[in-house]
Amino acid sequence: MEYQNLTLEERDGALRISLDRPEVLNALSFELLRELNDVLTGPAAQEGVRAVLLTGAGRAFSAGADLGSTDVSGDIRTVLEESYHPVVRSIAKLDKPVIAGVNGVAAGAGMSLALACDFRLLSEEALFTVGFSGIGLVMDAGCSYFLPRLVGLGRAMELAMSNRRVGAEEALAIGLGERIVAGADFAEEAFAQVRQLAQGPTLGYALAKRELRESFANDLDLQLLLEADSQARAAASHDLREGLAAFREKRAPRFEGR
Ligand code: T3D
Repeated sequence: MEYQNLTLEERDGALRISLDRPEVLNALSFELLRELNDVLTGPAAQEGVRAVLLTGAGRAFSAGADLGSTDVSGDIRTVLEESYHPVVRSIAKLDKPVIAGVNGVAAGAGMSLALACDFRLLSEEALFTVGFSGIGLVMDAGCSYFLPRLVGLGRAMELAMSNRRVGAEEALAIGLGERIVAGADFAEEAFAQVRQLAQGPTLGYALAKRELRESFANDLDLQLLLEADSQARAAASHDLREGLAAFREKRAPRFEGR
């Protein structure tokens, strides 16, 4: 399928999805969100793709809802349920790592998308702003779910109410991002790191993703059961056999994600 608002590149088992409306800082139109969900449930879900990078073209990650084409005072509930929620769920449910490459500003629902990803690589220009309160809205598209889990309740409150901008260093310090990727070519360096991840035991990564995401809703007994279940699957994998053989033979493992 041809995409008008996204650019895709697949290399070495990794898929890079670039939000590609740089003239409006990759603002999220309905069409872009539809295309994004199509990619997350189609090409990104293919077996050959073992890790996904979600990033932005140009100088922004995403400035959030497209304020030019969206009537945010209209039927916003339907807009959220039909356009945003499927994307957030697809990122959470995809059984492989989905990494945000935050190359610039991530505002409003753009920040929500970055937070929905499994972790965030930050360029030195990364900038987060909750954004919603700047135009009199409240957090949506998962922001109020992910933000307190990442930075804690008090910080989430402060960021949501102040709407202030958080740069890369502070984002790293408070848990909004997990790694700063320095250097002139963030797009390439971030993709290289995700391609490296794609060579890992990605079945295990998918199981770890589920364990960690579900841990917030499970009690200890349920979580122990989930761990045992996950470990049984990992223990039956090709990658465990390969990992053990590589250890015995004192060589680097060649994982296949199965
Ligand atoms: O119905 C629904 O969809 C509900 C969902 C709502 C969720 C939300 O996301 S609400 C929050 C929406 N986003 C915002 O409020 C952020 C708006 N943008 C800004 O505050 C600033 O643009 C930034 C802080 C992100 C960046 O500032 P700066 O100075 O680096 O860039 P700029 O000059 O403001 O923007 C550059 C261009 O992008 C400019 O166009 P122009 O003048 O060059 O033709 C600007 O209008 C355009 N742009 C920026 N953000 C958006 C946008 N166009 C459409 N929608 C945007 N969100």
